[in-house]
Amino acid sequence: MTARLRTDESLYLYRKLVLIRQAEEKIREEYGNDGMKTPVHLSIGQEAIPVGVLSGVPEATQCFGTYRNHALYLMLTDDTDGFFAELYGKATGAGKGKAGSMHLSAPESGLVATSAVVGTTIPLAVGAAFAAKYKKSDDVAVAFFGDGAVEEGSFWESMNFACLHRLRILFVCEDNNLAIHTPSAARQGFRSISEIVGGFECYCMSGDGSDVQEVIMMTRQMVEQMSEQPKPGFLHLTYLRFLEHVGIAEDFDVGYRLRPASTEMARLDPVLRFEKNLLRNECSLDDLRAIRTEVDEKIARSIQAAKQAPFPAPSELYTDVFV
Ligand SMILES: Cc1ncc(C[n+]2csc(CCOP(=O)(O)OP(=O)(O)O)c2C)c(N)n1
Ligand SMILES: [Mg+2]
Repeated sequence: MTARLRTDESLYLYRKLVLIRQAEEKIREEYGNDGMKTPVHLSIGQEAIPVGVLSGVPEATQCFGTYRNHALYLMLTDDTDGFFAELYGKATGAGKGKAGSMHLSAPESGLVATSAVVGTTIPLAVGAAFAAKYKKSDDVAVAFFGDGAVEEGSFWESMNFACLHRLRILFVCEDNNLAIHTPSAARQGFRSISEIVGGFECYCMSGDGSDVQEVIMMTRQMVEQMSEQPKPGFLHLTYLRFLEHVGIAEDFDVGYRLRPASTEMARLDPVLRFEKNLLRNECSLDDLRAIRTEVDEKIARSIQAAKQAPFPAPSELYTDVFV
């Protein structure tokens, strides 16, 4: 897809990609010190999907995601303080130290809910879209989920209801071809999810989830179609999960998948790919270095603050939780 982004838009996207990548690289550096007790499902390789989609939807969009949600949180809030404090389990965290990595949310910024239970936030997003229709608002809801979630009944029921009621909802399937260690071909009794979804009353597009420009253009096109004639949209985006399912390590030598060739790895790295594109077209190395430095300093300050922050008091144990 050709570049039709303004330079200020491109630099905004680049900064977000770098913010997410560098925050997760910092987690990888810090995790061994055992201050972060939460399991982490890192999004390295996936960043272009949340960054592209959330740059292409209207501002008041309500967003729902999974345990692999760091990119959603950082994209929507830019709040590295609340992010790192939450990973360290501190009272100043986004979930006051009780959500951990898998349940990050920021409803005031549009991230309504994320969950560790596969498929469970898809119907919540449908509910948000249904509420918008009921209130005669043009607001859009977005549900992000993995390829594993399309094997859940909640996905099909959600699709059916949303299509029947012509809701303004964007279903975003983040397809890394894996559920933990199992490839799609060993799990799914159908050949192509987009072929099946193509039979529903919705807009349907497939694309390269490693290319932030392609993702944003596809999202914009879909939102435009949805506003002309309300119907759900289904975006099927492929990407490479660079690391293990949960944790900080690479796992290409474990035996269940092969390491792609280095040229392929570079092509599938959304940050590197966009950076090369920017350097070819419109930006200097100094422009990009300045962004990286600002982001690295912001992350370092947030980690320092998170380490020094207090844990929640024992009296807080039952506040904000359902018991
Ligand atoms: C309802 C439910 N079933 C099983 C699990 C165990 N589980 C955790 S992650 C995962 C794989 C999900 O894969 P996918 O949806 O493709 O997401 P990805 O991790 O690839 O982003 C499974 C089966 C779960 N958390 N919830
Ligand atoms: Mg997957």
